[in-house]
Amino acid sequence: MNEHTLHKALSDLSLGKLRYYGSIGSTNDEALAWATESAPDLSLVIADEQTTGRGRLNRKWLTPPGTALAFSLILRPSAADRVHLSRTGGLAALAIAESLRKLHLASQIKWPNDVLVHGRKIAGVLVESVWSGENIDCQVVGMGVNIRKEAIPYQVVLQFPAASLEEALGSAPEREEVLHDILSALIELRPKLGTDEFLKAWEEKLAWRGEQVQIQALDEPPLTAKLLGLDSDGSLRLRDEHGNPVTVRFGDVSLRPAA
Ligand code: BT5
Repeated sequence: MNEHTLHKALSDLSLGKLRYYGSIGSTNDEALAWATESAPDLSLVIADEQTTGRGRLNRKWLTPPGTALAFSLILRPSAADRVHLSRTGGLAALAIAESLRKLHLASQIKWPNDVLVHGRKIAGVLVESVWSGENIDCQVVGMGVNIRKEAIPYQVVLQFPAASLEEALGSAPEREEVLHDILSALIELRPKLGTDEFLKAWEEKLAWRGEQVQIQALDEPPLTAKLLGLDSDGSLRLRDEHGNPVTVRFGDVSLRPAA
């Protein structure tokens, strides 16, 4: 992967500008800085290697060189999309799921926006915002996709079992092609962000829908509940053991199937 192969692979997409790095700390950090300057909508920061890649709550996301996709897309929301900014993580997860479908891989979304293949995490999404006073000016959507099996960290304790496309497919696909398909799916889905159809597509992809899950917020005891679906803002709807409705908003929660 280099600047030339990227430009060539993405030439049919109406993206903003592109910044490619052989190695970088975190593409999200670079995109956040660029977003506060002049980066146009759909500008892309992509790196072969990340040395301080981040997950949620400053957890580490590892991207060894030559093994994965690590990129961040800058989204400047339209007035209509401003109402639906809490759905952006779902947009990214659905775009990744669509790119996997093209590779004939079924996937599920572990709420809010991890992508699983055969119950293992193949991709993670980190959405961060640039604020202007009390309003969100733009969002940075970071995505990490494990392409080769060497992308999977063995030196850290994993929050959830991980997998790569190489393992799922038997051979590693071209990174540029996967990137192209994710971005093209995101561009196509984006105008539908505020629709019920979008929410339904996200909901239908949820892992363990209709099943008992264990959900645990930071510093709180775990709760076992049935996973029902999504609220219109993308919050998770569940029903606890006593039949009471439970809503989990975005934040740091760990979700897994009930034992
Ligand atoms: C995420 O966080 O899943 C969001 C990951 C977003 C990464 C992208 S890469 C491009 C952009 N630039 C960045 O700096 N970040 C974004 P979370 O749900 O908090 O999961 C983090 C946890 O996943 C870690 O604590 C590890 O347990 C595990 N992990 C780390 N690297 C992994 C990998 N390559 N594959 C699977 N799991 C991993």
